[in-house]
Amino acid sequence: MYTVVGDVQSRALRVLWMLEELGVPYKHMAAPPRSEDVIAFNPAGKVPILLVDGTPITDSTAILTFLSDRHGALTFPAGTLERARQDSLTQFLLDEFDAALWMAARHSFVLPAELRQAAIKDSLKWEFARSQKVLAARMADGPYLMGDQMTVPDFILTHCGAWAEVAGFPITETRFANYLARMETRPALERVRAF
Ligand SMILES: N[C@@H](CCC(=O)N[C@@H](CS)C(=O)NCC(=O)O)C(=O)O
Repeated sequence: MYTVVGDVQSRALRVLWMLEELGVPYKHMAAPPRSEDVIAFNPAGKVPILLVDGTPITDSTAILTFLSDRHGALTFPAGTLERARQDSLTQFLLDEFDAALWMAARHSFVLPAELRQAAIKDSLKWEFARSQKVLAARMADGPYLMGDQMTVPDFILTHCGAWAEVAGFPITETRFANYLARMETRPALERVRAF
């Protein structure tokens, strides 16, 4: 049995959404980061955590990869060239999208107020716009990032796109905007957004 620890406003959304797409049963513990319930499973206090029969797995990408491999869906098989491309896209999104948004969050509300450097957000937005050009060049024709198969990086990219809009990071590439509009209509994601 799976239990997802983390509120839906966090990266836990990626994991909840994948479980809904897979159609496997799970429980949800909507604990906020750094709460006692979270620290009991992850000393870093970070979410999401996936409990697999009580054993914790941390980090959303590790969890998505575990679930997709275990259920043989939403991924290309390990050891294939398609999987190498999939993992490369995942890494690109973590480096250029997730990291920029997380850095902006740290300097908005995560770090102690006296350590925040608000000016960093302008350079992060500039980098984010530049990375979207690279993304647009790497995107397949759709409907998904890699073409006609939905894979792990779709969960990360869609989540980062919604996060960008909330954080005031403009979506500057039309291909990316169209992709996000399409992905947001997925019934599994709509179910999770309603939590
Ligand atoms: N690389 C991790 C990052 C996890 C993370 O930073 N989660 C945020 C919420 S989305 C958090 O728990 N922050 C609390 C903190 O950093 O203290 C992942 O992808 O799961």
